[in-house]
Amino acid sequence: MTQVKHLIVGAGFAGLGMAIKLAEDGEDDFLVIEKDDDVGGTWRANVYPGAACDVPSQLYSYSFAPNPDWSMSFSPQPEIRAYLERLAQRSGVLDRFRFGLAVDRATWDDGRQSWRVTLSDGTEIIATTLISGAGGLSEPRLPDIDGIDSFEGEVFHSARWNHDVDLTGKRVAVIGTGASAIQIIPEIAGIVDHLDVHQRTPPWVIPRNDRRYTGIEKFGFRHVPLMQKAYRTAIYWGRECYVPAFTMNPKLALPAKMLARANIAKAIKDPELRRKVTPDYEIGCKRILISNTYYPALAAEHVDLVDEPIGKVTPNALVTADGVERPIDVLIVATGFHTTDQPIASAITGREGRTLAETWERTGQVAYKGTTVHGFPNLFQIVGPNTGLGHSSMVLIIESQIDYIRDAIRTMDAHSYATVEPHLDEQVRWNEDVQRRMGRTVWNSGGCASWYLDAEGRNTTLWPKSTFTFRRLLSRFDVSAYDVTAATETADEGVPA
Ligand code: N01
Repeated sequence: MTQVKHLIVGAGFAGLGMAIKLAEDGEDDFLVIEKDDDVGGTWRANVYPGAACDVPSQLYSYSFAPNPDWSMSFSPQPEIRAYLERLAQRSGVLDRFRFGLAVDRATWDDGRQSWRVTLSDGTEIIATTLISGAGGLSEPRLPDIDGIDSFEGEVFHSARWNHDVDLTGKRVAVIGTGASAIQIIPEIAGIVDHLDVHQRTPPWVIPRNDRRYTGIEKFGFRHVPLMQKAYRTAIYWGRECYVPAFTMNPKLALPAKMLARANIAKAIKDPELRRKVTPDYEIGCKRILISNTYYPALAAEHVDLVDEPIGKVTPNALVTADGVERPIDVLIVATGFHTTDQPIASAITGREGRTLAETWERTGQVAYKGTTVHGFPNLFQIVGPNTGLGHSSMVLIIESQIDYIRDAIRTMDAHSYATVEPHLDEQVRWNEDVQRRMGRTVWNSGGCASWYLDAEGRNTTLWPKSTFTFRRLLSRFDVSAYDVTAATETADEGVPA
């Protein structure tokens, strides 16, 4: 059995950032557990063709580690992954990372005032704090389609891309038209013999204003530090201007809607195809997608946009509800992720013997400040409930939470607190305020279903205010909102080294 002060789960933007900042604070008694074999998180897992960020590069990086080497204004996936790998190497924290290990279960041990964590190889770790950076979009959601297991061709999820499968000259079907699918479709359309795109709901897609940075810009980013800061600041405030359209009045998004309509009109001449791809819900209700190549790909002769519901899969075909059989060699499911029912919630058991998943059964996912949960002492979640964004970079949220957790740790150390746990009434108040705001948002009222909402229609994923408000609210650890217990002799007793 190993004992550490802090156990971090995940080595993506959240876990790596947390590790770097803990080390900076002089906290060296921590471990990071990562199920993959290197750092990167979602930017390591999503290696499908065309994977790239839809948030500008300058904002999609840590504020404390600007990258002068971005080649494009929106970064391709390999550059983001390389950025995280470089940073991990440079920061000297990698010796505290354990790769290829997942958390099987984590149980609060009241006697020890610690988390008892069992890893996938059977190792047990005792940790004072458990910091989850497991990611909100990491567990693929596979579609439950009649007969899918009988399919004799290759089938894989967008986030588990099988690079051994050569799509050249094949008949391929893609299920889904979300952010992943619209990046994949134009990339593979050029090499396949035939492509069926199975759409359940059309997305709103605006142009991708991407461009290569010039040599002068890159020189400036490297040698004139204020220049990159100015770019970042301008992009940041530009993005925050979208908040009212998402959270107060969807009509403010009319210009974006017009851009999306023009994007369709420019690429698609066939009126029937135009009709099929035009959404009937408010823009922003689902994530707004950006692409210049998606609609042209759909308009190609050998690509069919199928909006008839899927009926079943046979050993060599996909059959739609109208009985039409479409022979395929490869089936790609770009059907998203478990967002409101994440497996890690079933693996974490709190003070009262209930898992997070059980605790949230009635209420949906709730947390205090998206970070801590009543009944789960010393558990900190990065990208917890209601912290997602529809308009800007998740790295901003992640950094705010990292700073909040650092301050919590400093507070615990300064006052010799063994545990901190949010008061139930503070948590309830926080969530009532968040949910009150939700009623006016386009996500809840825009007339669509999305991964933002849980099975009961509650929005437990997104943050309904600006990122600077989130940052302000988490700017210091508000210990008065917490139940604390003092460290006792017994807390440390009997913990094997
Ligand atoms: O997943 P999604 P994603 N039968 O859930 C359809 C981030 N991201 O992987 O809309 C038929 O958005 C589903 O249909 P519908 C980003 O935050 C970022 O694409 O539910 N269809 C939908 O079309 C994004 O929002 C980048 O009716 C089924 C699609 O599958 C999030 O990840 C890039 C189905 C799922 O879309 C998730 O994106 C990529 C079924 N049974 C992703 N089940 C960046 O650029 C689902 N669908 C940063």
